[in-house]
Amino acid sequence: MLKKKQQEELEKIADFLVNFDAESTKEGALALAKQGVPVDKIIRKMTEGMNEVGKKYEAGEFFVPELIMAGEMMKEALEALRPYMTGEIGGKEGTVVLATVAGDIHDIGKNIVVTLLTTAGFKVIDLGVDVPPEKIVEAVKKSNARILGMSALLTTNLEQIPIVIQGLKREGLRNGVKVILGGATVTEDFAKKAEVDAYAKDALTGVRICRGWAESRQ
Ligand code: B1M
Repeated sequence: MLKKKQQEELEKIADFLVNFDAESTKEGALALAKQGVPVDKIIRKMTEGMNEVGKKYEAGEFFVPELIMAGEMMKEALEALRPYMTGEIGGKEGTVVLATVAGDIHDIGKNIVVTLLTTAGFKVIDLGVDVPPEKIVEAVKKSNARILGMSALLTTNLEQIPIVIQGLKREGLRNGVKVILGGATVTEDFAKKAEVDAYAKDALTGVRICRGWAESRQ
């Protein structure tokens, strides 16, 4: 339970981001983490700010430079929060391959997922952004990963997902790997049609699902 003052400070984080106040976003996030406010709550608030930036871009109030600025601010704040993300590290929960699909360079959400999965005890192979389907399939094969996570934020690039699924099937890997999708433009409905195993609306849901899969294997 947060104190009233902490709740008020937390509420300000999203506004700082929307107003491109980089210093206050980072320092505000850091101050809350130092007081013991759970990092996932702080990240959620920053994500609300990013969503607001996205809405303003859509409405023609912001343009690409603003998207870049907000992205950089979020990355910096996340980096500052890293020491406060607790958990077990070492890969005892198994290996997860993560990638942002081909043609898509959005990586803020994916990076949050990487951090949270790592702190939850998974070994994460982060392939980065704009990753071609064949590279994703190859990484699953080589690493023998039991989970593949893909991030997709552009509607135009969602078509990459079924290509990856086909590649996994072709290589005889599909039955041995659970596939999870995330990203602003992905929907539950799309995930079902693309024959993936799960859709995560946010990073915490993603970690919960991956944990469930890891436990059911033990
Ligand atoms: Co882009 N962009 N962008 N952008 N951008 C969106 C996605 C957009 C929705 C904005 C809008 O119009 N409202 C729109 C896509 C529209 C569509 O296709 N339907 C868009 C567009 C159009 C574009 C460009 C085409 C703009 C242009 O150049 N004209 C261009 C494309 C570049 C490319 O990829 N080829 C572009 C570029 C950029 C920047 C580079 C400037 C920058 C990205 C910086 C970076 O990532 N390093 C950027 C940004 C910042 C955004 C918005 C504003 C924010 C994205 C973000 O970081 N959100 C975004 C608007 C929006 O999303 N509302 C937008 C915060 C992040 C924490 O959320 O990524 O959803 P998210 O991740 C969440 C969950 O989805 C989930 O967990 C995360 C944490 O909770 N999750 C997973 C994600 N992946 C997961 C994987 C999992 C599990 C959960 O696996 C286990």
